[in-house]
Amino acid sequence: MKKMLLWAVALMLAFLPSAPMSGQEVVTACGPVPNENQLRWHDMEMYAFIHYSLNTYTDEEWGFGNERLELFNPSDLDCRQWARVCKQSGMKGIIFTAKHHCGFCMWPSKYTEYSVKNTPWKQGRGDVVRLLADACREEGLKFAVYLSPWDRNHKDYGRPEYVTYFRNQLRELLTQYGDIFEVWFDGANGGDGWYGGANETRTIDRTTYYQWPETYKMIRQLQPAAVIWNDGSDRGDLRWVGTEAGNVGSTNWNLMPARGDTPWHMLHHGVEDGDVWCPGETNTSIRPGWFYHEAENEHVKSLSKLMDTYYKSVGRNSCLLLNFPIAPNGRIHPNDSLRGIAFNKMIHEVFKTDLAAKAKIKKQGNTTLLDFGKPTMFNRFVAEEDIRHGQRVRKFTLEALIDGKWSALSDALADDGDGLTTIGHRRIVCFPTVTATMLRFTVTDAKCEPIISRTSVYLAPELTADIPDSGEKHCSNLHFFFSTPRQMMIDWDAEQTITSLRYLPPQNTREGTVTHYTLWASTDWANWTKVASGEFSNIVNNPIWQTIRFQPVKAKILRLDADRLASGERMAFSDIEVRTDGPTP
Ligand code: FUL
Repeated sequence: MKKMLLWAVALMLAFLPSAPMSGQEVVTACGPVPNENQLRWHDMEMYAFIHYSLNTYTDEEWGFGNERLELFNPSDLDCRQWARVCKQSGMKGIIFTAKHHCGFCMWPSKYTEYSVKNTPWKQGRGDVVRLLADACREEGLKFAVYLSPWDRNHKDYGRPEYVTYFRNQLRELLTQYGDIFEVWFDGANGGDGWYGGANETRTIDRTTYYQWPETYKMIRQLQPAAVIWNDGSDRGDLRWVGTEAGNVGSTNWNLMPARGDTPWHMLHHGVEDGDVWCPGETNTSIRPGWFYHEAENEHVKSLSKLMDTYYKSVGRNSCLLLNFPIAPNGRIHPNDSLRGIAFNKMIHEVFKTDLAAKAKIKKQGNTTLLDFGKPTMFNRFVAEEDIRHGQRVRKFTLEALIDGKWSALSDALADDGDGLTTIGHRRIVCFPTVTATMLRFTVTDAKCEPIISRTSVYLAPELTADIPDSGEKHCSNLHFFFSTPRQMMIDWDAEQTITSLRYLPPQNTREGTVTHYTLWASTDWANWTKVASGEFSNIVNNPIWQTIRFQPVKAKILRLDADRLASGERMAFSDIEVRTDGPTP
């Protein structure tokens, strides 16, 4: 009887409306809440990705799986330099591509011959994962691994045997290198590859093939503090935000449905009524590609572009995973390291002085009034929810008292509307500088009683908008036309010697993006020689310049056939560049 009474009280309590937080008051839950690992993850805010593999030496974004092992012999590999650069760039940890899609292992795995152990580097006695894990520990950084499920080298990829191989490799990484804070499983899966010499296309069912629940069990057992990133149908602890451009939606919920497909809008905005806690991690590279390409040395992202990325990731209730590629000599290029360090300095500069610290703060209901006592200049507002109790705020307003009149502020970087929607772990609102005596912040709509743990105000230095869009246009001096919706011709008056063609896909849509191509050359419009064919690696997620290189060919006309498009019926481009050695003599 006593027991039943206790149950009844517990049940009643569970259904009572939640109370505002004050002192030790008990807060009733408001939907799913984060676990310890997810909370620790959120507090990291920024950490680095490092992309380095055999394709660093072939100037490619994706290796095919048959790249020669002799290619790996860096003259100056220095993981301590990577760790120092990342630390000085404000990164709290590093996720390393232990194995990218080409299957080459950066550690001497005992399950394959395709690894550092069979390269000339350190006469096969080197282990990049070990060097980096040690360097991270020395610098006080956390360490994590990226292990590509797709393996274009392995003969068994696509068969059940490969899944055992994949798990064996994962076990090596989770047991030999100390604490791992995150395990990153890339979503690119299946396609053409070397596959032990079969050299064919293999497709898998990404929802069933890898049997993720079993693999998750192993991770929980071997690294109980690690978070799992996965964009497969078996929800991990973190989700992809649907783009590699470096931004999550200005409305960003930390919840997702526990099961099933996740269309783009769910990835990008989360799901208000989702049934599991699964926050978005915003991943992007400091330069256009994930891997190093000499041609991109002058295209390292500008400071204002990086700050824009910061506001649209950390400032939108996400964490920023910023990639630094390793150059062929085995170091981070100075252009990337200098920019990374300047980025961190700028973040400190912006958030140096919290103007709210000197303001008188009055709270009434869901309104917080900050009274600065005198006209004060500011352009950033920061709010944080105590997410241990769930994410609650749907909508808020911000008003500044300027010359005795209240004016509504809005988020200048918002995707739509005034952008004053969700808050979560941290929300940074950017607006043009105002001079105001008071600031009023009101939560106007919430799932349950809002629990705001912090509000602050800053004056950031203005940065010029030097964000390059797609770079210089080159196609204007080419004569080209479409003979069919999927065939593009470029012609010259005189015969040329051509060495490469570069393609920049459409920048704001995947419509018309060429994913697979064949390139033909002709001198007379009648006879065509096939010059190259293939796939543009990762072009949909990361729509950057794609280069087709080939043996110099004499041609008056080039023909690019779009064998496959990402979507739509008509091929499209933002820019085309052709490298010629000039008219043939
Ligand atoms: C993508 C991969 O295909 C890219 O090569 C890169 O590793 C990026 C982080 O994820 O899906």
